Amino acid sequence: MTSPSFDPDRDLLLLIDIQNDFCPGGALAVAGGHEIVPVVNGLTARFAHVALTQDWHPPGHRSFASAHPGRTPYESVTFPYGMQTLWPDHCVQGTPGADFHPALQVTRAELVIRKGFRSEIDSYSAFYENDRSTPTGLAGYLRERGFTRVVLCGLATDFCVAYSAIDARRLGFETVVVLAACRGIDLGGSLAAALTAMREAGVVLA
Ligand code: VGL
Ligand code: ZN
Repeated sequence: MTSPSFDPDRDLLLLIDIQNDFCPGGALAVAGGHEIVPVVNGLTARFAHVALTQDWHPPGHRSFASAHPGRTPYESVTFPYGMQTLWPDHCVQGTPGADFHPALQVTRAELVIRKGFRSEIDSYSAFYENDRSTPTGLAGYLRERGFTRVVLCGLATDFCVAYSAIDARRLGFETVVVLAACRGIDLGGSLAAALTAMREAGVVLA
């Protein structure tokens, strides 16, 4: 499955975390994050079904370095569920940083799935929290709606996009990531590692 031809009834376009805080000027800015917006809008126009994720943390969320005295952003710490990178405060519920990029076309989106709203646990994937066992409900939604293929793009390639794509594949969905509509954070080689992990999981990188 190398050149995906889209099927309007079975395909869902899933836009990952295209929010102000992940764009230049935001709290956890991804280099060039805003550049994907016109590309994403072009994709949205071609799909019959579109859903979005929104990173949506309560103030003082445990993934914030500020919740750990003496720690600084981008350090790794051990959480009950394993290693967790600490981030600057970002995408705090109800703040402008958590809003979608103002130029992003969201009118036709059928679902917004929020993640990271539990104080003690981070959530990169659109399907599972970082404990890898608490589901968001998205898999059930997709199955009940009859979608068999998920096409993903957004921010950041090496965190939320990659985790979501790999989970989608593991859950049995055909999975395509449109790299031209993604940008990465790239912490210590995380971008190359994420691309390899996606390929190994059977994700089509388009
Ligand atoms: C993300 C780090 C923290 C992402 C979200 O959307 O990739 N990364 N929260
Ligand atoms: Zn986050």
